[in-house]
Amino acid sequence: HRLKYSTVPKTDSKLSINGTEFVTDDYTNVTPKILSYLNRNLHLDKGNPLSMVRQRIVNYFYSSFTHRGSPDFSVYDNLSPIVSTKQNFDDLLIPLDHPSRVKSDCYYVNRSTLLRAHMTAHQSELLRSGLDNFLMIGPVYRRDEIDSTHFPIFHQVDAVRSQRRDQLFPKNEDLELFEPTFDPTKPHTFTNSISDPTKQSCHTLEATKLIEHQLKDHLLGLIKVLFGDIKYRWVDAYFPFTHPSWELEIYYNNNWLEVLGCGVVRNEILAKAGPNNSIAYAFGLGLERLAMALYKIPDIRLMWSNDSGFLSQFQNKDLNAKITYKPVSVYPQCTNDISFWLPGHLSIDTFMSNDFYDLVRDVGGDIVEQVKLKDKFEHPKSKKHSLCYSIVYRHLERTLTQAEVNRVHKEIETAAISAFNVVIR
Ligand code: FA5
Ligand code: MG
Repeated sequence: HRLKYSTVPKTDSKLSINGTEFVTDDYTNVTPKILSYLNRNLHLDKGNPLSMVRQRIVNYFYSSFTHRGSPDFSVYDNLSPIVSTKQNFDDLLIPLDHPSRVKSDCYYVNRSTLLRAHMTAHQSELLRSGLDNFLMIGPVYRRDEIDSTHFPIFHQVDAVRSQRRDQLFPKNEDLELFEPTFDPTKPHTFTNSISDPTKQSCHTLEATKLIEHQLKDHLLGLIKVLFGDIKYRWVDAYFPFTHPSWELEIYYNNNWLEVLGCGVVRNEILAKAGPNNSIAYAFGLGLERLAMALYKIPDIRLMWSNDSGFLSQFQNKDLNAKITYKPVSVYPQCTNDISFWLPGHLSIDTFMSNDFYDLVRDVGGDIVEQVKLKDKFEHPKSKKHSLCYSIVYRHLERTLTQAEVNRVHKEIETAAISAFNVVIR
């Protein structure tokens, strides 16, 4: 059961996005606020820190991998973010019951269409078009918590690099990509492809180990170009579309920060969409995480700032210059609590926090810095459930007055009452 908050009408009505009409249904949960960001493309804004990191990553891949003087990788940084569930999930072997598909985590246009939740959504179509080495760069959309490192839109750089036997083992004629028992022209006859933790059952250990070595080497090379010497560690990971898989964490601000996920592309995907005689690695990294660490930017919302005090620190700077963000000034926070009784049929477990976060973001706009669940409570007699959230307000460019905050807070209360049928305590 999902709560009905949205200002977009839900069923049998039409929603126009970038000139295309979509029929809405019970899955529709994109909000006008989210749609208003759709053509912003911060990663292409010259002088935006995200764009600078994007350019440095592209330069690294262009210059490190060339064939007869021209770059091996092609770059796609303007692909439409409106994708099908087939692109975002099915093509990538993500099972129907996988948690990443749930409505409370994605922005759905309707049951079969969503705003991509990762750039990997474009992997199969680009493989199908015949490409073997490519970067996919752009914004991705996820419904998430609200704090200084989370914003519903962030940017990813995804990549695929595939190689045939003669490219991976140019000097060694007797090394193979595939096990002798595997017939690459009949990939579907090979089951249980990921039961062995070290490799896919179709691949040889030699090919897997060499591609793992290249993958890690290429990504560490990038991290080194960006950060110089920095502490890092590889963590074993799981993705439905790669095996084996890893995440890279860097040590930043006394914490381990995950910056990317990667692995060896599942052969089922390659065989279906692309060359059936290749092995490939893939990775996806977050531009915000890298830019925040690289330039010491304390709050993810600053990426969206139009304030000249922020932008001037990056504009017209040499790409490789060492820039450390200096806060223009720090304005005070203002925290107001909101407590409400849930309607009788809802419990603490069935109330969707992400619906509430979206409502707060929609009504409060960018002055909402954080929303945290402060307290929950079940009345012993009435069995009704009550929740209390703290909403932290802060303007990035000036001091908010208490009266101003109270006015916005009141609007959030009113919207919550009508959206969720709650009773303010
Ligand atoms: C993915 O999105 C995979 N598609 C990555 C991948 C691609 C794996 C190809 C294997 C092969 P994940 O959800 O972990 O994985 O996100 C990848 C990166 O995006 C993270 O490491 C992080 O740098 C960034 N990221 C993820 N969630 C957020 C967020 N809420 N805010 C900012 N950055 C994020
Ligand atoms: Mg991850």
